[in-house]
Amino acid sequence: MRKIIHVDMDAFFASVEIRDNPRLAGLPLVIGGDPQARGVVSTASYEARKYGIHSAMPARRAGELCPSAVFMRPDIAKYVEESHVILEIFRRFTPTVEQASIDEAYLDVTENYLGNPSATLIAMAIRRAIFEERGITASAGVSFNKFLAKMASEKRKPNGLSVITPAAAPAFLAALPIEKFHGIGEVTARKFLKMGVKTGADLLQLDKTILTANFGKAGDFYYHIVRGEDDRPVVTEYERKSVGRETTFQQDLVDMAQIRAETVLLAEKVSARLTENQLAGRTVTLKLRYENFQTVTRALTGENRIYRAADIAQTALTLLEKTMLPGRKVRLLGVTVSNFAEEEAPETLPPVQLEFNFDPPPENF
Ligand code: TTP
Ligand code: MG
Repeated sequence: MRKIIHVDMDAFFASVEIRDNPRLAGLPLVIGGDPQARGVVSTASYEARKYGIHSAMPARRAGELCPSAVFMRPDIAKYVEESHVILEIFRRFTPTVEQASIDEAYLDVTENYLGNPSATLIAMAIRRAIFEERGITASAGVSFNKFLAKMASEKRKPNGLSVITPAAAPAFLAALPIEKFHGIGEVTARKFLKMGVKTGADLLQLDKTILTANFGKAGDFYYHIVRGEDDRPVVTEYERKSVGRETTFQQDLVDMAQIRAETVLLAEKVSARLTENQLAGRTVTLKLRYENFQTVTRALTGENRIYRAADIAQTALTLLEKTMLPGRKVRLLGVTVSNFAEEEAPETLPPVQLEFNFDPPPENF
């Protein structure tokens, strides 16, 4: 069983501005476009949210709801920089970090640098580090897959931590209103309501064929998430872009059979990593470095996404034939697969606040 943490900063843009100008603390603060020029709200401090102000609302409307609110334009470069600094904090705990947006990330802490089996404890340490080092608060959710970790992080916002254990997941999901499922947008929720599906418990009653007939591939996703099944891996930035392996040889290779054999070996390693992370790509890149450090890379993009060792090897060998100058000494060989299809991005929901009673997690989660 995996242990996944989802971290999401609280009122991110507003929190950064309040940290940098403490006189704003406690005030209703709206970060967004010009209210006079049809700007929209990027985010609002929790004080401003009490007036009904929220993201994506016309800034003019926000001004009507709370005339005393402070309005500020966003400083995106500053928030992107902050996001990078926070990413480095995450990476002190585990290498398996996936940045999902400017202010949220998934961490797979099944194995982690602290060698601590308690994901709850790690989530606490991460929240503390962000607060102490960056002066802003984050909320975190802990569970055994990405979907439930995301749902958990929204439960105790702002500045909260919540855990959905395997034992607690079925009851949590059954009670969850259909429109609160992350990945079920407004349109889908309305369709479900028309079908009489109001909660997770109702969704559980629908079999897979009905779901896929109505919602296509997404139907399959809904079928599984309501059962607490979500095997999407936490994909690091590196893996998101490409998966590659290269070898520098102790002694330069000149024998073509040996160079081919090494290419096949690299294809196998890349294939193993792709399989592990459920990735497949359309582009194979071969990298060749000769003894004089002259480096050549050549890529081939196919129709289909591939991940099998044999397919990768075949393309890499084709590239080798086209690229390799016979008789030259090869110092380094590399094989990379990239051009992964976009992840099935679920429709994003605006942040939601949920109220649930919650039992403290057992020690081991
Ligand atoms: P969110 O995490 O959705 O919101 P938030 O961090 O402001 O508040 P919460 O405590 O509920 O997590 O988005 C992160 C940032 O992205 C947010 O601070 C501003 C920006 N953003 C927009 O610019 N427009 C939008 O519609 C949304 C939803 C966010
Ligand atoms: Mg946030």
